[in-house]
Amino acid sequence: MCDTCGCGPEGEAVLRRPGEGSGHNHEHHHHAEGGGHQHLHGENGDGHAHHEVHHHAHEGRAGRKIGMEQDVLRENNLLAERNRGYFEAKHMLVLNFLSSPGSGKTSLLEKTIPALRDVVPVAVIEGDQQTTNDADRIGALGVPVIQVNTGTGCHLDALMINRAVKELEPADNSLLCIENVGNLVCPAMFDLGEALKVVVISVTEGDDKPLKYPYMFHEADVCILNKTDLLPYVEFSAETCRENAMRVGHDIEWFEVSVKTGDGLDQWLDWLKTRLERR
Ligand SMILES: Nc1nc2c(ncn2[C@@H]2O[C@H](COP(=O)(O)OP(=O)(O)OP(=O)(O)O)[C@@H](O)[C@H]2O)c(=O)[nH]1
Ligand SMILES: [Mg+2]
Repeated sequence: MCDTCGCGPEGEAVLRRPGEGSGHNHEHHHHAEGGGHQHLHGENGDGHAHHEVHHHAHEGRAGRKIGMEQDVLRENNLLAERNRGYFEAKHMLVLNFLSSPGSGKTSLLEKTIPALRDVVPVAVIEGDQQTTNDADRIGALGVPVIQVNTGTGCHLDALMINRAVKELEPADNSLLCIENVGNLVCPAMFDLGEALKVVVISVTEGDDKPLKYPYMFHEADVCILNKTDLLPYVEFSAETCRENAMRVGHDIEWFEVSVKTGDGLDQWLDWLKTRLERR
C-alpha cells in the first residue's frame, strides 16, 4: 500500500488461491459493501497461518479515497500531456526507464549514452528516493543530468518532470532519458509525457514477473531482459519470461542483453537509433 499515490485502493483487494487464474485478469474482485475495506490478517496465536477477511463498512471512506486517487491521476495525465506537447515541439525523444531496484537501469544508460551521444544530444533525469548516486554516475559521462529525490514517494510524476525539464533545458532534437524510481508497481500508473516506456528486468528476478506485475508490462513499449551473463547460475527461462511479457503486453519490443559483457546491446542500440531517425 502506497499512501503517496494511493496505489492500493481499499476495497479493491483481489484474493486468490494457488492456481486460481493467470494473475492478469481481474476476475474475483472482492468489493466490500458500503464503501468499506478488507484486511488480511496473518498468523494467529498458535503459529498457524490463518487468513481472515474482515469487512468494515466505513461509509464512503473508500469512495472518497478512490475519488482522490482519480483526481491525482487525472491531474497528472493533464500535465503529462503538456510535457508531451513540449517534447514533441522540440522534436525530442523521451524514454522512461522502469524496473525493480537494481535491474540495471543506470548501468544500461552508462552503455547507451556513450554509444548515442555522437548521434544526438542526450540529457538525463534520475529518480530515486534518496542520494545522487545515479546522477553522479551519469554526470561522469559528461551529459546534463538532474536528480529528483522523491523522499517517501515511490514514483516520478509529471510535475516532477515538468520542473526538472525547466532546470535541465534539454536541447532541441535531443534524447531525454528518465530513470524512474526502482519499483515495478506505482511508476506504471504515472504518465510523464514520455514517448516510450522501457522496462528492464533481470534474470535474477524470476521469469514470472510480467504476470505478477502485469500493469507495468502492459504499459511498457520495450522490455529489456538484462544480466543474461548470469543465466547459467539461476533458474530462469528467457523464453518463458518473453512469453509472459507478451501475454500482458502484446506488442512489446523484446531485447536480451548483458550490460556487463555487452552481449545483445547492439540490437537495442540499433533499434533506438532507428527510432531516433524516425522521430
Ligand atoms: N552480472 C551483471 N550485473 C549487472 C548487469 N547490469 C547491471 N549489473 C549490476 O547490477 C547492480 C545494479 O545495477 P544498477 O544499474 O545500479 O541498477 P538500477 O536499476 O539502476 O538500480 P536502482 O536505480 O537502484 O533501481 C550493479 O551492481 C550492477 O553492476 C549485468 O548485465 N550483469
Ligand atoms: Mg539506477
